[in-house]
Amino acid sequence: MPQVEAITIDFQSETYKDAYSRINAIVIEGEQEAYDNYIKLGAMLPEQQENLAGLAKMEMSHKRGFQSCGRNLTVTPDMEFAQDFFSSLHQNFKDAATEGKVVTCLLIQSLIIECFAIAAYNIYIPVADDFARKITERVVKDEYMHLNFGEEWLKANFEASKTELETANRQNLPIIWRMLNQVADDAHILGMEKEALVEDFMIAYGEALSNIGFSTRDIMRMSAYGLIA
Ligand code: Y39
Ligand code: FE
Ligand code: FE
Ligand code: FE
Repeated sequence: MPQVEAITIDFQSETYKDAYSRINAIVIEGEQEAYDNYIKLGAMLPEQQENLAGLAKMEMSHKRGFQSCGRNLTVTPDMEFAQDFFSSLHQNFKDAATEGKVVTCLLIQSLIIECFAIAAYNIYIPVADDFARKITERVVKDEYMHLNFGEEWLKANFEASKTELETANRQNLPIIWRMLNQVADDAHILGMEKEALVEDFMIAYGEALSNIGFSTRDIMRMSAYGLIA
């Protein structure tokens, strides 16, 4: 009996639009930062530059799509809120890029942020308005490709990346948990439950770590860092 809740959502209520002004902004800001991150990764991995430029281009088109979702509901995205929301992860990516830590950059963008996007978009699709649903369905397919890029590169370089991945996981997974808590009330108003977001995120992230080469034991240990946020 999925999505019984969806029929009760009033997309034009002030409550919905107020929550949407923050969630929509988060997604728009996230897509912009994802664009910037893939451009930076392209400079760090010259042999993958073309590939990464392609991913960046998709992120820019996602941003435009979500901007049109806000316009369609006559909602003005609260971009200041969204920049603040991403500031910790943004800073960590920036620091890692400055230090040439490509593995950390890939963990932040291609694993953690992509899994966050995959969880959020999959949970949003059944409760979205018709206009936003069509856009989000197209976007989420691309996010799986972005996650796959990170998985493939890290899998091919697993032994050399393992220690850095564990450190980067420990630094950044708690941040995702804080971000989820920060957005839970607004997400609920949009029909998205925090428990479902957490579950989808952990499934996607755990699968990614497994595909890269981590053991079940490693994955359990690494996932536990989310709990201490
Ligand atoms: O790779 C990407 O396109 C990721 C930037 C986008 C992340 C979007 C973050 C979604 C979080 C929304 C939280 C709603 C509950
Ligand atoms: Fe995207
Ligand atoms: Fe992406
Ligand atoms: Fe509810």
